[in-house]
Amino acid sequence: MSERSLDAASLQMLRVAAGRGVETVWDRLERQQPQCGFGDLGLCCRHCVQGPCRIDPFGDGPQRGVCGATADTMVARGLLRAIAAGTAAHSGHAKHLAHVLAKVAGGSAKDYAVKDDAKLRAVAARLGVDGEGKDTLELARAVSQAALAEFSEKESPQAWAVSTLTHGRQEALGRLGAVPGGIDAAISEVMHRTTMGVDADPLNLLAGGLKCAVADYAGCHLATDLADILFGTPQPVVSEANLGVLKERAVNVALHGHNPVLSDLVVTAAGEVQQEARAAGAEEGINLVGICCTGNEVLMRHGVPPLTHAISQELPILTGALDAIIVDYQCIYPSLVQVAECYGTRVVTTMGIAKIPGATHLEVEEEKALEQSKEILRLAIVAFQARQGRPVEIPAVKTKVVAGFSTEAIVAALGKLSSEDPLKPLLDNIVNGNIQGVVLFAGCANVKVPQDRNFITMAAELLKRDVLLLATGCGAGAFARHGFLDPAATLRYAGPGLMAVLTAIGEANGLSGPLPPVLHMGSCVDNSRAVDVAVALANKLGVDLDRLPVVASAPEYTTEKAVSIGTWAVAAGLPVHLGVVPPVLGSRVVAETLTAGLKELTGGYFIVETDPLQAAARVYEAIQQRRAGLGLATRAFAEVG
Ligand code: NFS
Ligand code: SF4
Repeated sequence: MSERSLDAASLQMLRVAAGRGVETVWDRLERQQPQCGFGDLGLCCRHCVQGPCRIDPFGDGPQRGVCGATADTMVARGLLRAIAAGTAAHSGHAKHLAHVLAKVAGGSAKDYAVKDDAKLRAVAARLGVDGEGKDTLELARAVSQAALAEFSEKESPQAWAVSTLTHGRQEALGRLGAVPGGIDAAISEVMHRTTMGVDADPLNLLAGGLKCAVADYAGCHLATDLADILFGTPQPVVSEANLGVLKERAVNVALHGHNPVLSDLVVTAAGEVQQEARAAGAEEGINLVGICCTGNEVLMRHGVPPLTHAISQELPILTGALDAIIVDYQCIYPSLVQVAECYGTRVVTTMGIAKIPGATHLEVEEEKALEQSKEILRLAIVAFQARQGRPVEIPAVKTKVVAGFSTEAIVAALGKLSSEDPLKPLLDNIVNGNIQGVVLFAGCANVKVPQDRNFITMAAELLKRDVLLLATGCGAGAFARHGFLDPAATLRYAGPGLMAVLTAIGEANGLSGPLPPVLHMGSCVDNSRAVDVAVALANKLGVDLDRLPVVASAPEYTTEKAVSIGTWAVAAGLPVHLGVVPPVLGSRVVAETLTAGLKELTGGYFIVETDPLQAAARVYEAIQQRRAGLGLATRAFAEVG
């Protein structure tokens, strides 16, 4: 089992699954072996019905598809379609929020409100939307219109992309033709140019991929901004993580998926039906817990405990104590329904575009979302009553979590050290080497990697070398479940320079100790928050992003969304580590462009390294190269053992 996960609670539930013959994602991976070697290399194409076609990587068999497409063309096209799919997912989520904001402005979504007027005004000002004399709802209408206008083709460059980047980056992307005119337009262009008989030039295709990835960045940023406007900008919050947060005597309800549109209202609804739960015999009322990025959204804003993440999403059901899983969309395994059937857990789907056979579908409409949220919670109460008398096994595993580090929260915390110039302490400590650099850990868990291994190994190596860590998505979840979001972990893992800085900030903010060594910035769309921090640092230093000692890493990534994010991070000028090999090795041109050639164009590049120790060394090395480029003192990886 230990080759499957490093998480004690997951391992305990995997033993339960094995004992009861319940199939999990790990079993299904085994049953898929051997997986297709052509697919692994990106050497297959199904873009028309003269195919499917594949290229022989050894050079003996066919070197062209039926239409004449080469390995380079196929690999590049496949990559582009992944970027487009990821962009569609993030921007579908963003568009959903834009519609809700428009409904709030129009008065038809009474259960929602603008919770953060200051953020609304800040976003409006950044976009050049005139807020003068406008009340909150008028301005909300204007911002929602500006947001919806981001999706289709426009003459002007995308406001959310350009207004949030450095001038140098705007120019660099402009020179590459990588500033999209609209998010949907960029996705549709990729689908066009990758269909049969359009773009066959791998380099031209990759340029198109960068443009679509920048559209994805815009969608992510838009999603973060609108979620903050509607639900509040996160502030530091204390919670707990892992399966030990389930309570036998509570109605346990997991919120899973990605969007706060429903989950945030379920938090409100839970407050209102607590009494009903108690009356039904649940002494501890309703216990909301989170899975994946919806979990991150409600952790960041309400302290809802993160239960588990991505590949272990089936396991909480095996405790026998989970009464319902409410899902919206993305990263939800259809297999949840099969596992749930054995235990009586209600799986409730809520979005018209994301149904699962066997689940209860209750389509949520924003006009009556609060009432519907209560209705769903009542289904969970019924499930709770039905499980009385059946045994539960809740692993006694949980960790303390401090999360909620939005850009605004980080700036406010730094402001306690230097109110005039909040970024100064961070910059000074990077310059003097107390902080060697910053790594953003992002992305998923992948069942091909022992769960959490790459995150934990890399983080420990980087922290002791004084690298400040930020985290989002399921990566942040891995850190949560292993105690890296607990300030106590700073004492255990941080090198002396980093420890001094985190302690100074913590104490200036009235904590009796340091900040945690990994700052949880939110869900995957909230990678945009990390960009905001990097842009602020770059502007203060007077350099572009491609010179900062900042690296991104997705050491266990899985999804197409992660591919889009990785690509926009490279477009933004960052080195980006991937701990799982992407399906591009069938084309030397594509692989070399991604890992080296792009450096000349954007300053960013991919580092592909599956061994976490080697990966930590290479990420650290990339930081040191950037330090050297800025004329800052450098340190070798081997200097700290
Ligand atoms: Ni990000 Fe979040 Fe997790 Fe990966 Fe899925 S939940 S949006 S895609 S698996 S980190
Ligand atoms: Fe084959 Fe070309 Fe059709 Fe792809 S587009 S399936 S390579 S014929």
